[in-house]
Formats: sequence, C-alpha cells, structure tokens
Amino acid sequence: MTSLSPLKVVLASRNAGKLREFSELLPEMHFVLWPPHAPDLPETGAFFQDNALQKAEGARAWWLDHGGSLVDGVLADDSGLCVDALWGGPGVLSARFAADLPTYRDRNHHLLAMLPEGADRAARFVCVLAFAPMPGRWQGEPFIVSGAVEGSLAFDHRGEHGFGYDPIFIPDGYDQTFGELPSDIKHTLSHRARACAALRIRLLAGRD
Ligand code: ITT
Repeated sequence: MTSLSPLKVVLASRNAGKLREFSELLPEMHFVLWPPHAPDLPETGAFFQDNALQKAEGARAWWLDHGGSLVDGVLADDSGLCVDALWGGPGVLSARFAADLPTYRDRNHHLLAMLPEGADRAARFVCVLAFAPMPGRWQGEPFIVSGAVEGSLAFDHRGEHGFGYDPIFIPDGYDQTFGELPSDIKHTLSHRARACAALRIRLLAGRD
C-alpha cells in the first residue's frame, strides 16, 4: 500500500493554522473537521504526548456517540515552542501563554521581552501527533509520533506567513523566520511536517 487515500480522519483541533497545514501536508487524507457544537477537548497533561493522546481519545469517545459519519480514526496535535532560556517554556503551555494579550504579535513581543539581554536564543518547535483508530474501521491501539525543528528566536516579530510563534522563530540554516519563509519551505523542515512524515509511514505499515 503506497497511499493513505481514501483514509477519512477526524481532525480534533480548532486551531485554524494547524488545519491549513494538515491539509497541505497530508493532501491525500480526507479530513473531517471538529464540529463547532462538539465539546472543547481537555489538555491537562504535563507533556505534549499526554495532551495529544488525551485529545485524540477524548475526540474518539465523543465521535463514537455523536459523530455523524463513519471515519477511520481521529488525529490530534499537541505542539509548542520550547525556549532554552525559558527552561523549555512556554512548551506545553504555548497555547495558553500570555493568552490575555489580544494578538500573537503582542504575545510574541511579550515572549521576546522575557529574554534577558545576551541570553541563549536557542529554541525548538515540537509537534506530537496522536492517532486513535476507530473500532471496526482500523486495527490497533492509539499511537503517537513526533517531530521537532531546531532554531533560534529572532529579535523582533518578522513576517506574516504561518501562525502563532512563526514570526519569531528562525529555523537553523536560514536567516528568515517561519513568518517570512513561504509555507512550502516550512513544510520541508517543520516539526509538524516531520511528525506527518512519521505518521504516514506508520499508517501505511498498518494498512497491509
Ligand atoms: P488545538 O488543541 O485545538 O489543536 P491549540 O492551539 O490549543 O489547538 P496546542 O494546545 O497544541 O493547540 O497549542 C499549540 C500552540 O503552539 C499553538 O496555539 C501555537 O501558538 C503554537 N504552535 C504550534 N505549532 C506552531 C507552528 O507550526 N507555528 C507557530 N506556532 C505554533
């Protein structure tokens, strides 16, 4: 089996930036969006892995009771930016960091201002994906795959591509931020692209 088509998967996320990236990174998958009337999915774990599994399993349980259509599984993403000088933060709390500020531009400036002058600017984006198969449609237990990209923090918010922390993250080997680089470059090296590549391999192996 060389294709994931026509795998039908519920994408357990309300993050519009992630949704756009998944449809570009896994174009052969048919994604069913998490319905507006469905509950928010708790993410109370201490690690990306815990939260990705919690979201995938929570969404699968809800879908089994309330979902309208037959799907092969549920996919959830827990991800974030880990900054060495902030002891790995905001990390698993990336979505909640400075959430009282109105825009990501404000939140990015706030994060950059937390770094002392001369601080180590090393950082990485991490993405953990959890896939929960639907009973009767796909065999096996829920599993996780992950990806990361190393880089450093810019000195200012730069560029309008991408979402979230992209305008302050410079991947190693580049001078531009993910906010300045076009999405096709981000998709060759990002944390989510790497996790999606691992997911594809794992799903193809399970299809034989
Ligand atoms: P869902 O749980 O509904 O998927 P969320 O935004 O709450 O959406 P997370 O808990 O995984 O998702 O938080 C991840 C945060 O990390 C996200 O809100 C962004 O701020 C940031 N992030 C993750 N991947 C990113 C990327 O590729 N580019 C920029 N920021 C990213």
